[in-house]
Amino acid sequence: MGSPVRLTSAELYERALELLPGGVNSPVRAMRAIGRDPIFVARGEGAELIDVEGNGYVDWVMSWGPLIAGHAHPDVVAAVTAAAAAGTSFGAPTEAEVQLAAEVVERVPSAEMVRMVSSGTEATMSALRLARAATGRDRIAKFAGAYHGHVDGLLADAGSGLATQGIPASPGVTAAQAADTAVLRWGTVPEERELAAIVCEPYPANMGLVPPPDGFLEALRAHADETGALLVFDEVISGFRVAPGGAQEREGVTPDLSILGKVIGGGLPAAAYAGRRDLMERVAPAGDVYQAGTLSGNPLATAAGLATLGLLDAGAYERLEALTALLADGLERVVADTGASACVSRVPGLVTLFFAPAPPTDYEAARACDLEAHAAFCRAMLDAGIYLPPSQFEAWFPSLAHTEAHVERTLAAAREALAAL
Ligand code: KE4
Repeated sequence: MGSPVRLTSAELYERALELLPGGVNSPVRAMRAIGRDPIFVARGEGAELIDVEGNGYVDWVMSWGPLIAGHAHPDVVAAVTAAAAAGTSFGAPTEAEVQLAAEVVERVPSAEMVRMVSSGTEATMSALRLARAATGRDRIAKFAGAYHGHVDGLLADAGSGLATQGIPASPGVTAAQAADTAVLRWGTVPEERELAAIVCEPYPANMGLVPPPDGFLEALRAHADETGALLVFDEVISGFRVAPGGAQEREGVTPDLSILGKVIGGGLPAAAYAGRRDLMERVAPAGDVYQAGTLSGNPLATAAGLATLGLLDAGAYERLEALTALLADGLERVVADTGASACVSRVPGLVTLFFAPAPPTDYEAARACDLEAHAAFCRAMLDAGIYLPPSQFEAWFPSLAHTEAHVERTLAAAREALAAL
């Protein structure tokens, strides 16, 4: 029998469009915002993607954050393979879940107890249910441009895929579900004094990377303390990335609850909510706040998460911060040399190249970016073998697998692409 016929991305996409809404299983992957059809990936190797036609790309999406150690890291592959050989799921407690919870508690300042779930959305939904139960209050404050997963009540003015597709708030969310959500401009301290919770990405990365104004997280902490609201940090992106204990460690502001994901599962479906013992003890079966999940704490996902966290020692964070600075400084130099109307936002492990004269400080400013220029830039970079997030409202995800050579290749392509704009 001859070698199997390899379908092209175009052929796969045509078939996918018949079977999957938009041909994808998550909107941003369709690349609609940059006017491109998606490439179909065959495999990942370190910091590179290889598509079904054999083309290689330097990958700065890295599955949107989980792959801080790179694609197919041998330790992660070995851990998952060994776990699979022992059984993929039991629906019963395992030692690995205890070990992973211990790793989270050790790293994350707010985490005294942890509950594993299977996605960041599920973790957010559960954390907010707990906040409402613990405070006896209904209303939640979130910030425009933040994205906390497709939780019904939080899809108002959300970032990430909604911003990318230009969907202000999703149909199908009832007025009742949205009524208990206050949407504030990033940088604004809530005035309400009867909130159940204030939820934020401490380092928003779903409107592009828009770090908090100085003192703002402290002001949110103070308002929560003063009014009895809970402070909830969604660290699905920043957790285990910007520092071992996430943004809360780096900023020295400890929330009451934290939402974790991505890195915690090392590329497999895993997320968690964690926080003060008195709050987490309210969760069933210890308490009466119900939440459950067939695959919560799944053996393969916990194996991948443990293997990934095991790679994140002090040296790893130093390398990731240095690599991020090399990329961000280089992009700033290329922007200056080409005179492009663009600017760079960065924190350790995250970068956004904004097509705007100055870094946006909130969602309204982020939406004022030159989306056409961003799209043209991304198309040119893709043609040059550099795979960027196909949305202005996302971040680039450096990893431990990225090298100086990957950065140099990216900067050379960026110089050409920006000069051509
Ligand atoms: P998931 O349900 O997608 O696992 O996590 C939702 C979520 C929660 N909180 C934050 C801060 C997040 O960024 C996310 C999901 N991130 C997006 C990219 N920004 C996932 C990519 C996608 O939607 O396909």
